[in-house]
Amino acid sequence: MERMVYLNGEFVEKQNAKVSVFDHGFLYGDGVFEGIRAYEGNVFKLEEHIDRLFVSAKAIKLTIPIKKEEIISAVLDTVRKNNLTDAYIRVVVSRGEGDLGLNPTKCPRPSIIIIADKIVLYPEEFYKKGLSIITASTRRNIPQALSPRIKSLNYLNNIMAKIEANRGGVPEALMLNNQGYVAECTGDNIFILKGKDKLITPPLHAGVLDGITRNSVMGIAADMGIEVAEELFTLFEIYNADECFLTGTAAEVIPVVKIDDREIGSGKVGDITKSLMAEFSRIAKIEGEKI
Ligand code: PXG
Repeated sequence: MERMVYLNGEFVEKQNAKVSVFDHGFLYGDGVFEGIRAYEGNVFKLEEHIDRLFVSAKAIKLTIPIKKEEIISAVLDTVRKNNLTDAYIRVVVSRGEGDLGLNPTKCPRPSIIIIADKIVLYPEEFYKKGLSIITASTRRNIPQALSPRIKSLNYLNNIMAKIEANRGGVPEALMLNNQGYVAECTGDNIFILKGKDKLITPPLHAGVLDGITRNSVMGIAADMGIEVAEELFTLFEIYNADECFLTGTAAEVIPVVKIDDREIGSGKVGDITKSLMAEFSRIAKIEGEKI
C-alpha cells in the first residue's frame, strides 16, 4: 500500500506529497517539527509533543492555523490511514510559501505536514554493548541567538556535530555549550549517574531541548527512588561518572560506555541504565493515545 501523507488538511499519496520550492521551510529552515513514536497501537506522549510544537512555533512567531486538538486527531488519522501500530511520526509546520526574501510576513499560509512511517530501529548491539561517542568541537547554539529549546527545521548546528561523529567513526557526538558545560548530543539528551542513586542531566538553561524522553526518564527514575538533579557539569564529571546514557524519541534510552576514549564506570552497560531502559520500554508500550 502506498503511504498516505497529511498535507494541509488532506491525505495525499506519498509521491504527490510535495511542497513548493518557495516554501521558507526549504529556503531558510524556517519552521518547526516534532518526531513522535507509536508503540503497539499507542502514540507516546502525543499531547506533550504537540504542546512542544506550539511552544516552538510561538518562539519563532509562527501561528499554527489549526488547533492543538485538530493536530492531535490528524496525527492519529495519519497513523490509522497507514495501518501502522508501531510508527515514527513526523509533524512539520513550515512558514509556508513566500518569495525569495527571508521576510516571513510574505508567507501567508504555513504548510502542515504529517508523515507516519515504519520505525527504523538502531542496531540491537548499541543497546547491549553501549555506545562509544566523542565530544564535538562544534558548540551547541547559544540560547541568546537561537534557543535549543526550539525544535526548528534548522538542524545545521547538530548536523555539524554529527559530521564530526561520522568522521570519528562513532554514532553520536556530545555537544558542549558556549561556556564549555555539557549540553546534549545531536539528537538526544544526556544523563550521568554518580554512585548508585544520583542521576544528573544538564538543566534547560544549559541550552538543550526540553526532551520528552528526558522528562519521562526523570519521572521513572524518581519513582525508582533515584535522586534526579538538573545541574551543570563538565566533561570531567562525565569521564568520572559511574554510568551514562542518552534519551530521545528515536533512541529511547541508550547506554554510553565510552567517551573520548575514556571508559565510563566499568566500561559496561550500567545496572541503573539497564533498569531505566527496561522500565521505559514497558511504559512506552502501555501509555499513550490509542490509535
Ligand atoms: N535533543 C535534540 C537536539 C533533539 O533533536 C532530543 C534532544 C530528544 O528529545 P525527545 O523529545 O525526542 O526526547 C532531540 C530529539 C530525527 C529525530 O528524526 C530527532 C529527534 C527525535 C526524533 C526523531 O532525527 N530529536
